[in-house]
Amino acid sequence: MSDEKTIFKKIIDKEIPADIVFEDDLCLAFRDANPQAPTHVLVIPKQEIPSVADLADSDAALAGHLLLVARDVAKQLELDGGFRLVVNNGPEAGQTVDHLHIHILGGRSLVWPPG
Ligand code: IU
Repeated sequence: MSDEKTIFKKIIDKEIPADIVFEDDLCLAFRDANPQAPTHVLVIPKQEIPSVADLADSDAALAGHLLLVARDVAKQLELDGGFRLVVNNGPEAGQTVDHLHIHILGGRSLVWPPG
């Protein structure tokens, strides 16, 4: 991994601002700066894990925690009509920030399959 901090690490370290909707010891959830839906939030671990492919078996509890936080944030933001969780992994999937993140998208009808 590069020594350069990712943009998400800078958000975790509060070096750049973000619209944070949830935070605990393990993770942070903040509104995406370029939202693709009326509600678009990213849930990220505070631990620097670049992608799903880099998760270790020992990260199982953390990975589960991120999913449960996504569930709670969707409830907190009243996405009662439905929401989508997306995790892009690698360049072909459109991952642009090398820090694991779960997208929460909601507030509009979402088509399937995604592009
Ligand atoms: P992706 O799955 O790696 O493509 O998602 C990265 C997301 O990070 C994307 O939706 C961006 O809009 C978002 N983002 C952000 O919220 N703030 C930033 O400063 C940057 C990217 I750079």
